[in-house]
Amino acid sequence: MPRKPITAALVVLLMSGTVQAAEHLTIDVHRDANCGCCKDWITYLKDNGFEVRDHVERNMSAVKQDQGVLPRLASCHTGVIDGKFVEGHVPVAQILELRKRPDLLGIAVSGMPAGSPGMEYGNVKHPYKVIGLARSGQEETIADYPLD
Ligand SMILES: [Cu+2]
Repeated sequence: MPRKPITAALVVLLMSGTVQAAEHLTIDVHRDANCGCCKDWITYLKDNGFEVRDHVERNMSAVKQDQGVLPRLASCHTGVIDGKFVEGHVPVAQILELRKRPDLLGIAVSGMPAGSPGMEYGNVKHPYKVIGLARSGQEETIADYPLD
């Protein structure tokens, strides 16, 4: 029966595909009750397959301090994944990169640049950087938008 090995290989292929699709990344997002762009960033994460645990906070500065977000890196919402902060309107690509960087405490897009995920205003695209904060206290540019 020459077809059997092919069938088995197909099943394995299909199964591995299923496992990958089912790997949900969960992120906690802390935000202010009235923050619209925070909700838009949450929608963006969900659209990209993240499971989002939404936390409405009264005191965001306390949350940022707890998570080690330096004031100069601060934005509106503060995400937490694998114990690391994701501050502000960070694109998914860098969140995935953060998961491979045990040397980092977190990453941030400071302020609220127009054109970042959740901050879309038509075609307006302001330049912004995703900054990584290392455990050593050093900062590094993880990505520089717009990418060329
Ligand atoms: Cu915002």
